Amino acid sequence: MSNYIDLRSDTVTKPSEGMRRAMYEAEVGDDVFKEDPTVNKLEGYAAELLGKEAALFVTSGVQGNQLCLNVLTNPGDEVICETDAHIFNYESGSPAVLSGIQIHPVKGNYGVMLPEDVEEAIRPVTAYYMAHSKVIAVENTHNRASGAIIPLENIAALKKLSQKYNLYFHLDGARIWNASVATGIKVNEYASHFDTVSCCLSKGLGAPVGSIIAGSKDFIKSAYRVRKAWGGGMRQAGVIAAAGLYALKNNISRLAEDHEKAKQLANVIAENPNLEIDLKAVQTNIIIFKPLNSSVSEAQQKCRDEGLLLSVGKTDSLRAVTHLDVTFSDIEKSIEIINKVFL
Ligand code: TLP
Repeated sequence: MSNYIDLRSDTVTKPSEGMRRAMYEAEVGDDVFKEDPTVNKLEGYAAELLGKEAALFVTSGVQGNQLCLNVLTNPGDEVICETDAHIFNYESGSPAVLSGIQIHPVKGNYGVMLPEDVEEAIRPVTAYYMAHSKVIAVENTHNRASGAIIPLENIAALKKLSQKYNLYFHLDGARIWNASVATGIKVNEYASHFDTVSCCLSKGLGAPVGSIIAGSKDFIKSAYRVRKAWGGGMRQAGVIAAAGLYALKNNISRLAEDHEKAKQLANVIAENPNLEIDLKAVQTNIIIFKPLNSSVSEAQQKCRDEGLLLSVGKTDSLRAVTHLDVTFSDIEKSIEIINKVFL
């Protein structure tokens, strides 16, 4: 894919030279014995950054979310999340498969669920014949809502609700770093509202693999056991943890540049009469837009033929995601391609 400008996702990045050096030099041990010093360092550093008692290095964002949900629930329980949430749409039905739980989707606006809608979705505890509401989950930034940021006031209101009904509050913070850089609100401030958080190292931060989950010590102890049961116990994982540590230390503040690139591209798309975009949604590094005169697959193929790779946002739209492996000059070229294809 090296001849293409690849905007399919911010997961497509390759480890930089500095990151590879950190991986090469990483001190390692057997992490199943908790003896990998680099994994331990990463988990300690991430817990501190997120303001949580403890953290666990896991293989992916999906594993992170699902471990959290598994530990917080029992079979027959229900998780309330936004209709377009990753947990509901892109995790292979694993809440049902891995934990015997179901999702209760609530329609939001720019990924934001109104507290009154969430309250309506909460099941009465006396209704033994219904699923038990157990978790409210928020996605920030919201992938399918074009990387929109969930405002802190909304998070605080949902947190209050979770407390009122004795529910757990989970953050799918795969891109919480983007929200933090865009708003200036520290990640630990976001995380402080939640019982459990899952954040990705392998999206905008550029690590080749891995996510972090964080919460109380007891929660992490349980998640550690489930991770092993699910085949996620890793051995000399310091090699990849080193990349994660490097990513957290070096690649957060530069996300502002990805947001700027996304704005540039989105502004041009907004001016093209053959494309439709909601500019208000483009708040970080994800751009979702609709081709008006061709199908999504046709449009995707035409861009590909010109050297630009895009993914599908929702069924009727394309998605472009900026990241640390695309330069401003790549964005210029992408603009030329888009204007040529959607003439
Ligand atoms: N998202 C991927 C695809 O699955 C759509 C992408 O290219 O954006 N939470 C959120 C909000 C995510 O966007 C993703 C990945 C995950 C969780 C899962 O992370 P991975 O892919 O590491 O399991």
